[in-house]
Amino acid sequence: MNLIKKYNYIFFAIISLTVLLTSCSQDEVKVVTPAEEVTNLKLQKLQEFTRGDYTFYVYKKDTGNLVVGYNEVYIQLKNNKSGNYVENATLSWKPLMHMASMSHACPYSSIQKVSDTKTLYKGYFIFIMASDDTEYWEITYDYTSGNDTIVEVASRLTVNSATGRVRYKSFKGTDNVSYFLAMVEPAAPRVGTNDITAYLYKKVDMLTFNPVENYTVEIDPRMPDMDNHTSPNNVNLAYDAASGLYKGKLNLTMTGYWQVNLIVRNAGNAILKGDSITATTPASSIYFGIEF
Ligand SMILES: [Cu+2]
Repeated sequence: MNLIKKYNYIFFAIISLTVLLTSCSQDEVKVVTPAEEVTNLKLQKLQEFTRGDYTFYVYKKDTGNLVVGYNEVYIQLKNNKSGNYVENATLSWKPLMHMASMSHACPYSSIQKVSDTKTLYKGYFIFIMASDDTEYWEITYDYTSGNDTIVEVASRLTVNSATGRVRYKSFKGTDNVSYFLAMVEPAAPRVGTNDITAYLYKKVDMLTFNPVENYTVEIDPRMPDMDNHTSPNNVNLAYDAASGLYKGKLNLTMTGYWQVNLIVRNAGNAILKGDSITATTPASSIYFGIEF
């Protein structure tokens, strides 16, 4: 290289190094803004409403509407007087579906702070019915801090029927109790061993749905399009008290459509619902579907 090119090269090398060092030192002191906390988790805004001095921002994890089955919902709360987002809020919520002749709730969680964030809170709903023009869901949000109390009702929420493969199933057990089983993971299945997790609830009455503890969800993954073959080394879902989730391992040995056949057993090991796969029984009465 000639002399001018050489100087140009050195010049740009010094500039690049300076830019690199500057951006590195900026990263160290970089404050994650409330907006960045939302975009980092790829959240999509569902609703925003202002009551008194506060604005609620409600997000969900995926694009589209709320759906029948498992929905992860996030909240930010802004104090419009101070302009700051509330970082230590105690929040609660309650879902209710208004139907022509009656009302009912659905399985749902309490609201927790999202770890490693300053301004985000989250919980979930397992919606058990889709809404339509006349029958609709509403969520009542509740926030109390000192003298500030807000009760905000978000009404006429759209809850769509789930599309794609089955991730949620309600069924009546041999004990005559209504159960609600919703798959959480895998969200992005891959070839090999996947974590499989699900929530299991039962209906106590129309307004009360309680998590069920210490049951077992047996899995038998099959590929119906490929002679219904299965896969080795799967682990049935067992109750994890810390998270309230049922957790297991699902081995997907190839891409394609997998029917994850299920058998739900109670704490006494009695079958509440589901069938073993045999030559004459290719599918269980309850299953999840996974395609990737
Ligand atoms: Cu309903």
